[in-house]
Amino acid sequence: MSYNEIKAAYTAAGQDHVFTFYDQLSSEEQSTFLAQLKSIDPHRITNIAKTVLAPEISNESIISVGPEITPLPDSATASLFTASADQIVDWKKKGTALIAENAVAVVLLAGGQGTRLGSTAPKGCFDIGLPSHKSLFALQAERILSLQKVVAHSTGSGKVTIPWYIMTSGPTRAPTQAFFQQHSYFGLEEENIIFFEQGVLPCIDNAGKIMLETKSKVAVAPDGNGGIYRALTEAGVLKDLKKRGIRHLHAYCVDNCLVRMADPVFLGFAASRNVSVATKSVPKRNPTENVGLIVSKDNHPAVIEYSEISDEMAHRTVASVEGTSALAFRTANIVNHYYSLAYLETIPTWRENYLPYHVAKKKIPCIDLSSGETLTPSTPNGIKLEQFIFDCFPQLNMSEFANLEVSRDDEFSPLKNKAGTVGEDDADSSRADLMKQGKRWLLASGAHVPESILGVEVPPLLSYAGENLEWTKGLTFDTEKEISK
Ligand code: UD2
Repeated sequence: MSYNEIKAAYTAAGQDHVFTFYDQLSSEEQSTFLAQLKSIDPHRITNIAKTVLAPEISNESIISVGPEITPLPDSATASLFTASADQIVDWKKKGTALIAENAVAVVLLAGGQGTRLGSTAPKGCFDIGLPSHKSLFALQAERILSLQKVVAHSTGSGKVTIPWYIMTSGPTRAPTQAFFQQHSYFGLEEENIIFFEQGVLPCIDNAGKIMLETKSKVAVAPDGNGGIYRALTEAGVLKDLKKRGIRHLHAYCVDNCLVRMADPVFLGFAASRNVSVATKSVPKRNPTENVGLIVSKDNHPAVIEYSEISDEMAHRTVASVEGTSALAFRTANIVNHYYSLAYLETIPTWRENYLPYHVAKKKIPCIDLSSGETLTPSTPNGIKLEQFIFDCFPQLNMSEFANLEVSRDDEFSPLKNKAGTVGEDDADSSRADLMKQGKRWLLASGAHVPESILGVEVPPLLSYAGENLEWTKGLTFDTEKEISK
């Protein structure tokens, strides 16, 4: 497209203000700026802006006159708290067999910028202060290694490979890849770790105008973890999955130190129900916990994000039940999803026009169009547009979906906040939860761990989920360290 064609498209979309300083730019700046402008569809942005900036309708009115929102029906959900031991063993066996067939891959959502954590490095690089000082990436890599070994051993199958696809965004791609190279891919084979990048979207101001970061650059931000669907198709990941014979995918959040990568129990649960999508959930900790709520919306599965839940809904209780189980909506989303490949192959038929855009009001450094000065605002002055990974759920029939409730103590301890600020969901809680889990595993295997010890670190290569620790029976572990055999 020529300069005139690009300018005409932006003018037609009411976004030609981006050319305000064009004539002041050097020819090199002009060509990089035009290249960026060409990669953006101004019409799409103007339409998105119109939708997201439409006059606020209060949450209550949406809830009361809008779709019928109820907790998930029992038919679509199961719980590790109530499932029989035989049932869990059966799910685990099914999931293990799928992994042994090399039909399972894992997708890590690693494009978030972790601003609340106050660290500029990608979240997966974070050291939560374990005795081993392993990063979140290291723990996750070792769980894949451990699972590959356990499955190969328990099924007697040959080489077991669980490919690991890592979705990054502009700001996280280079530092993430560098971190993996520095650590020699944590012992995994490089060809089975596939990095791909999600898209970006321009930032807009409160009038829906595209914002300039500099006179020759549009301000952009990652397009949200819902950008995965566009990225899976455009980055050729779907093709690669198919080529490798993958049929089941586990997608998860980078910041959960307890995450069970390619969990055989979860895979077996989802595959046995033959669903397109499945999720893991935990009971909500309290009404204001920053987690999405997995609900039924007009009989379709849906997640209502914590930033969009009405106060009434978050606090609504059901009669005569104790604790958080009293909450009417207590099925907390933990960004732990299963997809059948068959479902993911339908993405091109719905991706763009289906997923809604969510608004994040942010402080966005930008160029003031009248003065040409760079503004670094102290209060939110613009909007980052995001798509959410779970917004594809409502297009499913409830029969194509399933939710598995799991134990928070064993499977969910997110790293969201800087230590010493909010007092939860931080490095201190992550470390404590992982160490306490190790202690529970040892006690369950007959080892002695004194009361005075908070916990011990059991490396994934010794145990993926508490199994194979019989050798610790009768032994005493009285220091808070990473144990070894
Ligand atoms: C997420 C969930 C929320 C709840 C909570 C639990 C979504 C949209 N919200 O909220 O319902 O489950 O986690 O901890 O999933 N990411 C990308 N690209 C992006 C943005 C995020 O890959 O553009 C990744 C990010 O690296 C992380 C995951 O998505 O792995 C969740 O992102 P977050 O931690 O910013 O989401 P949060 O805590 O607001």
